[in-house]
Amino acid sequence: MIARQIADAVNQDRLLESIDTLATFGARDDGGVDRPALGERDIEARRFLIERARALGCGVHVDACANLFFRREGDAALAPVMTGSHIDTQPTGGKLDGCYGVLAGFEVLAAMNDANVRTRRPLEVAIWTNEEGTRFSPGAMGSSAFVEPSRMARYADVRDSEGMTLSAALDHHRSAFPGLPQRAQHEVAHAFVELHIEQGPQLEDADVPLAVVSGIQGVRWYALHVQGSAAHAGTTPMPLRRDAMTLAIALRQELDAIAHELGRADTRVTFGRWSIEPNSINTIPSAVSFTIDFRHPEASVLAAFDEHAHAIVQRHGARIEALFTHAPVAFDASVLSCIDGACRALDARALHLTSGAFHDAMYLATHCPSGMIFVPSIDGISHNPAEATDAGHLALGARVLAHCLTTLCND
Ligand code: HGY
Ligand code: MN
Ligand code: MN
Repeated sequence: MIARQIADAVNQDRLLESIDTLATFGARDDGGVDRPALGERDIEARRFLIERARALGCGVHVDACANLFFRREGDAALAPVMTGSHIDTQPTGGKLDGCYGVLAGFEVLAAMNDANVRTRRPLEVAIWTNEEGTRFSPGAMGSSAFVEPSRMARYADVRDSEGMTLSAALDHHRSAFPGLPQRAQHEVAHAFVELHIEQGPQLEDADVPLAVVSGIQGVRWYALHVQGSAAHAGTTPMPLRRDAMTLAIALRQELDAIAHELGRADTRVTFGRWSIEPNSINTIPSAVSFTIDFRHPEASVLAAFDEHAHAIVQRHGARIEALFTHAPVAFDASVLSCIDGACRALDARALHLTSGAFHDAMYLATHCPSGMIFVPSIDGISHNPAEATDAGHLALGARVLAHCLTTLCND
């Protein structure tokens, strides 16, 4: 059967070599990767993948948010099956987050070529721009603009920490790849499947090599701004101070407490990015900004946290800015059943679990029937240079992806 034939044509060494080669674009000394979206390293990584896609006989297209699409034509003029993920990374990222899903998609294209097999439907491998959201906020920007192009209007003027706008970064991308044809915006995909590392401990703890991901928990990002008064660290008596950091820490404590009270064991709350002005050792902080990343599987808890956070911030006379929000997502039953079928066909055990991390698939789920596959993360570590997955698990995940995509391409 053709799906099994393509799964068996997946080449583990070729996949591992592509992961190591892509990781050289923005390689860190500690073995991690630092490749911000649309920066020079990302541009060069894209150039490498465009050349590799062309060598596989694929057409290459781009859209208004610099999402890239590598397309292997099918025999019939039908809606394509899509797979893919992101290649932008965290500042102290690893080699696999996002990249694995893109490169496993390339491996499926190569396996189809090796097996000299045609499919009914086209197969497209996508690179979604700025999934991490660390250079430009919000996260999953490219996939959100792909499914709803009107979002580009409010993304264009978003600035990175050096003041560059997204539209200037997109102009730079266009000048780096002049003449790339635009993908037809109206073309809706038949289905989307994203392969990703779990980035948590569940699969390793259960000693199971795969997960059929049933959905993604909801997420809320905020920026908080606290105002104090700059004054001399040596001469200003403690009772007279308006120390912005003292207030920010009190605010953080209250927000942390309410997050745990509302979310209980499923709470995931992170205060990850801080900035202090004037950030001088002997001046009392005049202003402190910090971010909140709150996640939970239940929409009601996300809404309750939002309400409490606004009330707490108001009571402290601070300011809160909502940066990003996405409701919990449930993936499509027919795609999940296709993934389950692929795991069974390859005699591989799989858990069903909800993703703690968000992924581009959360937006693709509003565009077409979508689903995800996970492989284990060693020690559950990700967003860290030590991020790693057993080579056999990486190859197994790619084989399940190949089986599932081939089945969908012949729907
Ligand atoms: O933050 C996330 O969940 C994703 O890894 N960008
Ligand atoms: Mn990711
Ligand atoms: Mn990530």
